[in-house]
Amino acid sequence: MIVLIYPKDPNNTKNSSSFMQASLDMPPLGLLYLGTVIKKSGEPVKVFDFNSLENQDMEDEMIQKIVQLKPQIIGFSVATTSYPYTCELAKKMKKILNETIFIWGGHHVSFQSEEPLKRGIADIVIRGEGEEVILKIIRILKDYGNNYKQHLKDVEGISYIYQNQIHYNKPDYLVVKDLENVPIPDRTLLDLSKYKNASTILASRGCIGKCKFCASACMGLPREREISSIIYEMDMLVKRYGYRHINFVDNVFAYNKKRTKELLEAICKKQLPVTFSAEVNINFMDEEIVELFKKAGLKFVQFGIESGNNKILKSINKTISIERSHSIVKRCLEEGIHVVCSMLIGLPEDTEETIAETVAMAKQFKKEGAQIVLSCMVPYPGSEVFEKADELGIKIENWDYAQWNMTNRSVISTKYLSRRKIDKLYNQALSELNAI
Ligand code: B12
Ligand code: SF4
Repeated sequence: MIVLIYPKDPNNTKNSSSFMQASLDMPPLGLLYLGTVIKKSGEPVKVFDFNSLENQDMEDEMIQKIVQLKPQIIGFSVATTSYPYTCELAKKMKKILNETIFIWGGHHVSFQSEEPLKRGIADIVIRGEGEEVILKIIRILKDYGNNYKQHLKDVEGISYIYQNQIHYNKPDYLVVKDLENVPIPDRTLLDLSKYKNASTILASRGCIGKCKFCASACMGLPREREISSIIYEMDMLVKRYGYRHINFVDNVFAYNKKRTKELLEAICKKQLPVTFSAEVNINFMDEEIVELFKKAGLKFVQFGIESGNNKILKSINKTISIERSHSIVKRCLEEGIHVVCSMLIGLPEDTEETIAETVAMAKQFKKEGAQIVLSCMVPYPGSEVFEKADELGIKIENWDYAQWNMTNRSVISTKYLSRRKIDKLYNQALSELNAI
């Protein structure tokens, strides 16, 4: 038996009644992808989401359930904010399940693989997309049992300790080259009725961007799924699960005009009774694409606007301009599309003045009818702002990863701004925005 765990994120807002927060209540799609390839290989597999539990008793019960299964492997999916909880959970489970192999994966440990290995709470860390490599490891465990570590040297993209030495097998970050080799996620692996926004789907992986603050910039170049396969999966979400709204969780849904047009035209042609949401790069929106999006059923669009100052945008490698953002946001709102603008303060070159420009832009967007998600920049591992923090003048002031939540207080100071100053400007901005 293989158990996959989505550990608790302390910032999870499962019980929040806010519309915005409810929209974030999504299942761990990465674990559904992994669970599906494992199930298809013939291995029994179960997925457990610790975020779907309401209290400590339910948590203890879930731990008991997992322990009783005596899994051969437990896989933990770890984000930065869930890292401390995962450590505690794995420590607790390691004491009881001393024959189980603990495999860690997910964004945080893809870039911080050593610590859980050294602490003895992970046996193997998989860095990057895990579908292909997890099957190889299962095979090795079957063939060699307790001697499996001797046979890991040719497995790409993993870290482990063998003979008291940390082994770091290249490449740094695994990507699945051909997404058609990955089966459509089997959503029966989780009880989707527990999620307010369960209908997630991916049309592509990776990103063309190199934004310095972003943990996705190192997830490989974009790889696209076949359009027919995306339409098939959308149809399945509508007909089998009864969803009437679908959330594309691609890093950036539209970064290539030709492909975007083809996909939107295929969605229109299928005439599914469904609307959808997606994050779109402002540069790839024009009059024609906005209209096509609307016709295809785009209800919510999220734009990474980031800053209200062009020099700051350039300094973080964000290849958009504030002028273009203004015109595209306006155009989408005119079409009746709900617009969510994500914006950041505390970027490496931000000053009090540039933050004031960002806040002024956010206020204007809000007055025009857009929703604003304003956050303090968090230097997630893997992002340039984390990896080159010193060079960029960033000082990490709070190492409690549980608090590395984008809607929390700042965890850094920058060349020009102290952490306290960023917090002060952030709180002020939030109250000004709330007053609109
Ligand atoms: C949808 C989404 C959410 C949703 C759903 C989260 C989820 N886990 O599915 C919600 C809104 C809840 C969310 C919350 C947060 N998110 Co988010 N999210 C995304 C987004 C847009 C898509 C996730 C997804 O489905 N990816 C597709 C699947 C296939 O990939 P995957 O989940 O990474 O899984 C693959 C690999 O990582 C690996 N893998 C994952 N787990 C495991 C486990 C094992 C054992 C193995 C072997 C492999 C493995 O194999 C999987 C299959 O290939 C990504 C960006 C992106 N496009 O990936 C950001 C992203 C993952 N999120 C991010 C962040 C910052 C957060 C938050 C911290 C935000 C906050 N609170 O401030 C929280 C953390 C919550 C959590 N515990 O994960 C960062 C990750 C940074 C980090 N170091 O943690 C990303 C990369 C966005 C970014 N560019 O900054 N998120
Ligand atoms: S911010 Fe958006 S465009 Fe930039 S690297 Fe991240 S996902 Fe890509």
